[in-house]
Amino acid sequence: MTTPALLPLSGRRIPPLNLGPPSFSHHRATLRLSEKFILLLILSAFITLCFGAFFFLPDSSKHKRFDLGLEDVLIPHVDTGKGEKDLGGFLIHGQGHDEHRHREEEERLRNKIRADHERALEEAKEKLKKSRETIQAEIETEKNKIAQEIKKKETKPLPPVPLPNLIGINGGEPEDEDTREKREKIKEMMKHAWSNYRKYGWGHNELKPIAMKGHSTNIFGSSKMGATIVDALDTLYIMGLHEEFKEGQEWIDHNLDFSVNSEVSVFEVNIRFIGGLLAAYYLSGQEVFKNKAVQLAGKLLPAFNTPTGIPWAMVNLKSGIGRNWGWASAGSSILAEFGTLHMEFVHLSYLTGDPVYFQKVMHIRKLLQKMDRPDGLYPNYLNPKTGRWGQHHTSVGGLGDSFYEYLLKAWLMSDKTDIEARKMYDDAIEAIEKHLIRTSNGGLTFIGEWKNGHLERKMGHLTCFAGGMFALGADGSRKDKAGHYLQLGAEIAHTCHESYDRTVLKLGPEAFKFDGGAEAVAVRQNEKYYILRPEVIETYWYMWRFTHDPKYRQWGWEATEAIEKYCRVRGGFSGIKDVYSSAPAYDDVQQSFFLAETLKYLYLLFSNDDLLPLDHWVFNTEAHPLPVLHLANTTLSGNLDLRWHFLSKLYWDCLGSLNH
Ligand code: DMJ
Repeated sequence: MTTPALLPLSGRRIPPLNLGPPSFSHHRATLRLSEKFILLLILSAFITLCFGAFFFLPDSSKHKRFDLGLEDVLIPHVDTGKGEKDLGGFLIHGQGHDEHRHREEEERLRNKIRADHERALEEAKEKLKKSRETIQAEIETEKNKIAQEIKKKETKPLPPVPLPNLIGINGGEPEDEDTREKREKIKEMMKHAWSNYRKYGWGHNELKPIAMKGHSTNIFGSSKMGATIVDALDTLYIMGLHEEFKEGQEWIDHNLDFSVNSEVSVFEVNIRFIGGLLAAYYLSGQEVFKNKAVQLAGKLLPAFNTPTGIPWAMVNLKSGIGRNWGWASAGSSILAEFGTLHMEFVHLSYLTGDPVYFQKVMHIRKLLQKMDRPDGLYPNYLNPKTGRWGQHHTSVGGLGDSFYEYLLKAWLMSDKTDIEARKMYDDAIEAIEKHLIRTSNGGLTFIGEWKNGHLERKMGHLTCFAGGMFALGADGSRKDKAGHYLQLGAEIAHTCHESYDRTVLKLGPEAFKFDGGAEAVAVRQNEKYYILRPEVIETYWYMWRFTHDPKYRQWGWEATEAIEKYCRVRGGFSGIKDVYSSAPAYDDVQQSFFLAETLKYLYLLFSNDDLLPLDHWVFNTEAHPLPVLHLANTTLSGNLDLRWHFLSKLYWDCLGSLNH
């Protein structure tokens, strides 16, 4: 089909072709002919269109079938009798009246759907008008509701057990004013650390006191587990900060949830969370802490599913899948990690009556007893698949430290009945003294690190805890060497004090050497930091308890003043990057152990000995006090007797199988 004036795609008009001057009549005749032709064309196009429409326009019954989808659900079919045609399951009424009813029904439904959509839209708009905080709060409330429901399901009441004799859970007020003031100052520091965490990091694991926001590391996994809250509870309690303690308890009750897809360190979670919760339970008697500790312990148990029963370093709390740190010698587990579960696990069995926890840690002990030890030393690495040692490195600092501590404390916690633990401790310490403890050229006693038969003359801040351990283990030592071990404790305390005193800030470095002219000073830049660690103060406190030599309080106060001067910032307390620099940079982390340990040991150092006396309480490696289980002579009342006999038997059977 052509058109009289062609309109090309560009839209520019092309003039008609002129083949000489045409006559008027010719022109008219030509025009009439083409008009007819055009009319004919239009007519034929119209007919084609009608014809096409007949075949190709959408079938109205299809529309009806679409509507049917809705109606089928919304309107029940009625038996309409004759005159109806079933089209694909839809009833088309043959009569006008029925069609009218049907249209009305359709209309009603459409209106209903429209109204529903509009309501949903309105609700969504309303939601968007709310502030982020309000939406977050609403989500939190929903989450809490679900958590509460899960909690109700999970919390089976635990059987009652006779509580051990809980002596000295508060008080300790010193008589002299100077000491009282110092103790008050330490309490004020605790308030500063807590209130800033409360303000800026609440629910997060730790606090960034400079950035004033939450902080975490991979040891706690990817969830907000409130590590600082759990770690700080017992310190708050003994300081008499009951309001703050209550706040923490409420958060734990409503928010602490272990059903999370998060991979955590078994060791860290045990010492900070289970230890912290158990201590809070014993001090306050609040069941929530015991229940949470037991729930969490259940989540750690899959970590023991290895060919040897030596647990993985990390476990996913949801899936129960475990694995080891990539950096640990050939897939090994770490001595200080799998060897620092005993105290908490014994208490879990004690409180639940479930032997499983006890059996897990006793199994580790049995396995270690059977193994050969190079030079009598325990290497830091053990492969949980093969049961063989990894690299022959031994340390009383990082990677080894609290394994030795827990052997001694297992004995103390059993009211000195677990003689196997004491024997293992004594053997280990004798080998350590022989191979690792030396005196420097300047006369300082230090504990080095053993690496494949070679002594590295370097000591870590972590190793400084050993001064307190030697003093604590002095009583009951072999061949009546109590005096010797107390003296060794004093020498380590002195060396560690020197490591503080030889810095610009009077705070100790992470590691210090006794080599090539160096005496208790850090040599490498990456060992010059102080991250609010407690070990040196911990040793001062034990030494104070056993000797009452005033120099320990004096050294403790020097450290307090240095922390206050150099680590205190507006948003809490921060670690520092270089203790030898007069203008140190902050690391911007307030570690949870600062509240659990550093401030607690300082507070105890300036308290009387009747606060948490050492013959009734044993501190776990995170400074959480657990009561001594005087299993042989607890007095009982009424129907608890049977249960008590069961627990005692379990305990003695397990110990018996080891002792013989
Ligand atoms: C704490 O978590 C514990 O004391 C642990 O045993 C070793 N290190 C830190 C504090 O330095």
